[in-house]
Amino acid sequence: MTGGSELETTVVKSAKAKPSLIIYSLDQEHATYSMSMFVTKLQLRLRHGGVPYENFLGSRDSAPKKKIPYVKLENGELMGDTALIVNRLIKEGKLENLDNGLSPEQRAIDYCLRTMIEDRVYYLVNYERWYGNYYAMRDKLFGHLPFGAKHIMGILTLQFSKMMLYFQGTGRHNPAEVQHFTEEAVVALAGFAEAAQKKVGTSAPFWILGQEKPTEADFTLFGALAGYLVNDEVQPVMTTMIRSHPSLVDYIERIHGAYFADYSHLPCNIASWPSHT
Ligand SMILES: N[C@@H](CCC(=O)N[C@@H](CS)C(=O)NCC(=O)O)C(=O)O
Repeated sequence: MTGGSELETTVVKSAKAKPSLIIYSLDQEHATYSMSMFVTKLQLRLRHGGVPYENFLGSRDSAPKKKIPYVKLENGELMGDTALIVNRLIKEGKLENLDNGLSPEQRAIDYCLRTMIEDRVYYLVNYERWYGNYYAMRDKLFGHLPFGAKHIMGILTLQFSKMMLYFQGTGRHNPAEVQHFTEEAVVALAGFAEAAQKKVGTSAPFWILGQEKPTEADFTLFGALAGYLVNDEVQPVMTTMIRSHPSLVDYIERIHGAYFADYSHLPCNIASWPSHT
């Protein structure tokens, strides 16, 4: 699990420079992958671009869009939504515009992939998390709270999540139907990963559109997959599906090795996953 030395240098440079941006999430622990794909998406985007950041515990109440993550920019402004944050940093010249050099077709595929993961897979996984693994979710999110508070927060969040899933549509399906849709999505993603994997001859990360550089979909995809694999107790079905596709596991391992080597001593050490054969 080795990354290219140029990529590793970017991460080290990023870690040594003075952080100009704070990411707020609900994660109690840092240096491990978040359950939120959006947190890891943003972290990878910043690490790839060499923009230093720090992680802090935030709250939905303080978040500009009442969603996690949100950031504090260099000028002190709070900002929500990972896509808007990335666009802002591109406009300010702090991040490279990775759309440059892509054909209209490649941009369209990138857009479809991003929205598929953020607006489809996200809800399928939330269904598995809240309908199928409520106690694991409650303990993961609220395990640090005193007895009683944990239970109340758990029930309130469960009700909120079920309502969200019902109105979004995924909540109208039964578990077998959701599992079918999940399988469809994972197979589609693995199809992209297999094609991209074939194009690289080194152990450096490969990117989902098979290009030399990542596209925006890579940050979302890695954020989702890494979070699913590391937090397997909250969505075991999804995790098992991903692990059954060597191309997806390889995709994660390579990016992990190149950009998140500082995470490797923790339980998320991907090399130790037993089912990666
Ligand atoms: N489009 C947003 C999505 C963020 C998001 O959905 N965050 C979830 C946690 S993974 C959240 O805060 N959900 C709470 C809610 O919907 O109220 C982004 O890119 O930042």
